[in-house]
Formats: sequence, C-alpha cells, structure tokens
Amino acid sequence: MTGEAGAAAVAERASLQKPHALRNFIDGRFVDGGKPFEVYDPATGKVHATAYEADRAIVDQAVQAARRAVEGEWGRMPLAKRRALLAGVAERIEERFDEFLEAEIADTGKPRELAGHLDIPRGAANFRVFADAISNVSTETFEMDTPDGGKALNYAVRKPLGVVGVISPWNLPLLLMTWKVAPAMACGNAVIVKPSEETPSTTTLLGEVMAEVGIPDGAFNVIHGFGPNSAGEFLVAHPGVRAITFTGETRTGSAIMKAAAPTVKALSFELGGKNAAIVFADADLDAAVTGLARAAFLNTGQVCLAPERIYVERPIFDHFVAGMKATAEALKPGLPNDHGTTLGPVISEQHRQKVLGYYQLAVEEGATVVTGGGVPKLEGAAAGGYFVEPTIWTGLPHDARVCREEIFGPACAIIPFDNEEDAIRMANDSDYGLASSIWTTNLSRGHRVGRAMEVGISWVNCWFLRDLRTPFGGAKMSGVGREGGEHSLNFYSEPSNICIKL
Ligand code: NAD
Ligand code: 6OD
Repeated sequence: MTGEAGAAAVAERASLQKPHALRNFIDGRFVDGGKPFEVYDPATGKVHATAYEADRAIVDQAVQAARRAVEGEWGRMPLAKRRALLAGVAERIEERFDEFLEAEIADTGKPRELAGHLDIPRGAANFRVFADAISNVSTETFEMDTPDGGKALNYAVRKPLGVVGVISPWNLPLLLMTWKVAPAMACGNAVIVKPSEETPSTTTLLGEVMAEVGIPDGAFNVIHGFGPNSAGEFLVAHPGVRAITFTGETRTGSAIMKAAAPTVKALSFELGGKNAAIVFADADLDAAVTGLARAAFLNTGQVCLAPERIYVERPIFDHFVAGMKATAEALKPGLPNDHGTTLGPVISEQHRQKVLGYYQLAVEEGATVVTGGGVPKLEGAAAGGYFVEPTIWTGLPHDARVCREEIFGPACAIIPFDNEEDAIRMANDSDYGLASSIWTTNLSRGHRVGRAMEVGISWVNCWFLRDLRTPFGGAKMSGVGREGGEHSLNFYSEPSNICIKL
C-alpha cells in the first residue's frame, strides 16, 4: 500500500492505538480484544501501560493472517522489493528513534544513554544487515554423471518456512526481537511475535512502522501475553506455525521444545548462560578491569553474555578485585533520564527477589562481599524502583551454587587460579556454554584458550563486540543452533533441490 491510501490506513490504525494501550497487531492493524494486563516501569514501580493478552482465538487469527501473507502479496514479492521494504523499516526506526527510545526506557527503566547507544541502533541495524545478507547469499549447484552416460544438474532454491513464531525476552527487547524478525522476514516468512509480557512496547511500535513503510498485511503480527497457558504456549502449539525462534531461559526452552514436538517444528534457541571470564597475569590490567566491569554490570547484569564468574591469575588477583570494586562503587543507580545515571533497575520486583536471594545464598556459601549485596537507598520516584546494588564476591568455592546457576543481575564472583589448565577446567565446568571473555597480551594464548572454551563465542581482550555476520548461539544448555549472517538465513529458509536431466 502506498501514497494517500497508505497514509489513511496508517492514520486509521494509529487512532486504534490509544496512548499506553498496547493492542495486538494482526493483519496490518491493531485489533480489539484480549484480557488487559498491566505493564510496569521498573525504575519507579508504577504502571505505565496496559497490554491485551491474546487468547487462543486471537492467536489463531494471527496465524491465519500470516498464512495469507505467505500465500499472497508478501510471499510473491520480488526479492528486490522485499529488501527495499526491510531497509525502509530500518530507516523508519531511525526516523522514530525518540519514540522507540521512550518506549524501551519505559518498559525496562534502563539508562537513556544505554538504550540510545545499544538497543535502538541495533534494532535498525538488524533490518539493514539482513536486507543486505539475503541479496548476497548463494545456493548450491552440483553437476552429476547419470547411469546412461549423460549429465544432470542439481541446484537448490531457498524457500521460506512459512509462518514463524518469534518469542523474545525482556532484557534487550527491541534488539533481540528484531535480531530474529529481520532475517525471518528477509527470507520471505511471515512472523508472529510474542514479546515478553514485561516489555511489549517497542514490538507494538514496530507494528506501526511495518504498516507505515508498506509491509503487506499479515507479514508482521504481534500477540501479547504470557507463556504457559497463554499466548506463548498457544503460538508454540499451533499447527499452522512451522518454526519457533526463541530467546529466553533454558527451562522455558525445554518447555517449548516439548510443546513443539507434536507438530515437529523447526527450533532455534538462544538460552541462558553462566559465562566465565579469564584474566591472565600478563593482561593489560586497566583494560581488563574496565572491560569486565562493563561486562558484569551493563544493563544491570541482565545480558545473557555477562560474566558472572571471573577467574583471575593469582599474582594480579588483589589488584583486579580492587579495580572492579572501585568501578562498581562508581556506578550511579537512578532514573533513566537523570543526569549521570549509569545503573538501571532490574526488570521486576519478582526478579529483584530472585537476585537478592542469590545475594543471601552467596553469604551462606561462604562469600566475602567485596561490595554491594543489598538494595541502594534512593529518593523520589526511584525509591519505588526495583534497584539492587552491583555486587562482587570473593572466597566462594568454584562449585558453589552462586557460581553454577544463572543470576541475571549485576553480580559476579572473582576466583583465583594458578595456571592456564586450571582456568580452562574451571571455566568449562558448567552446564551452560554461551560465551567467554579472555584477557591476555599473549595472543598465542588468546587463540589457544579461546578454542578450548566450550562456548558459542569467545572474546579475547573484549566483550560483546558484535559482527552480525558471525555465528551466534550457545553450546550445552545455552542453546540450539546458530544465528547471524548466513546461519540465520539457513534457519529461516529451507533448500529445495531441483534435479534436471541434461
Ligand atoms: P523467559 O524464558 O522467562 O521468557 C522469554 C519469553 O518466553 C517471554 O516472552 C515469555 O512470555 C515466553 N514464555 C515463557 N514461558 C513460555 C512457554 N511455556 N511457552 C511459550 N513462551 C513462553 O526469559 P526472560 O526472563 O524473559 O529472559 C531472561 C533469560 O533469557 C535469561 O535466562 C537469559 O540468559 C536468556 N537470554 C538468552 C540470550 C541468548 O542469546 N542466549 C539472550 C537474552 C536472554
Ligand atoms: O547481539 C546479539 O545478536 C545477541 N543475540 C545478543 C544477546 C544478548 C543477550 O542478552
């Protein structure tokens, strides 16, 4: 839809989208219906929006709309036009940057500076990168000899899977949702997104953007709600959905795997982590402290890649701990828009209680609390927010529960080691295998230890440095499959081989 008709449709859709009322977005428009639930601003503890939980009928409506899109205009669209539309989505996110920023901040309470530099720009970049990737990807060709002495030519064509369900978490809402929506749509699938119930705002806004740039009705749909016995479960179980791409907790991944089994859906999972960092005595100490303090406390520790276990070679242990302590204590918790705020809240009161439970457990397991361990005293509106202190422990045995279970808060245990072999053994002694971060000026060691880590991604002298063309995902209980660049395109499409007798 273009021109005046498009503008009128957008205006009509926008008028259905009352401020702070987050409706389900199906078949190119916001629809009424669903049970209202409240969405909280974690920085103040106040309700800032109402979303509408999709029931089975609404989920089915979304699946039917997505199916029509795959069989209709979206599915038949020439690649060049699909690419241009997706590049247009990136552009429109940038044009409406401030609205995305406000929405993300309201849902997560994260500092404006962080959302403005990480979440929203990556939301746009995801669409741009995959609009390019889909134009440059190759398919296989094989020429073969035939029994009659002739030849045959095989070539594969890439086909979309059909309707893809995207289930996303609350920690980096726009970034992680678009990381999956962009390649899925680039491959020609229609998507149904179920954002986290804690952070539904930017996904809803993306519905408006899709309509504005002229993405055909039904190619992008949003359903709100929870997991079990709600929109998430209904989406996973729906026979019309061909694949589920999920980011979230490992045990949710298990539940989804089970629920998807009867309809044999394709699955891509990015799950939890208990990431290790290793700092060797030859590391640039200032760089290691700056880099790992950022890694442990960015987004209030709510990054799946955050190192919650930091192994430090004994000769530099005390210096490293002192540097981390000073950096943690310099963080300033507060409201997202307050000048100088560098630490936001955790996502909910329930999650705060979980994190504080680990603070208590660490003490019971024998930790020395180097800093933190409680709730900061804040005044004004932030007093109602879900803040916790950034926390560092030493003295914990490597096999303590706080060193094995994912906390997903601003906390890390620092543990000494005496040689490379020991560091590798402890780092790999985990049920998880998402990421590691290694600090050394000996690059041979960097290569060697990076390769020895049982993880999906190892960073050397850096952390969370992302090239979106590279494979991303987890080993062990941290995930199933890889996304990024061609890996994403391989998941969101399937090759169909054509064999021609020459
Ligand atoms: P979560 O698993 O609780 O929820 C994620 C999403 O799944 C939400 O939308 C939720 O409503 C939905 N859901 C829950 N139960 C469901 C069910 N039975 N069926 C269908 N949908 C269901 O995760 P969270 O608390 O939102 O996010 C934090 C977790 O995500 C952490 O464990 C973190 O490590 C992980 N994570 C991993 C990565 C990665 O790339 N590996 C990235 C970000 C977050
Ligand atoms: O950068 C990414 O693509 C990605 N999936 C990051 C995950 C961060 C976890 O919280």
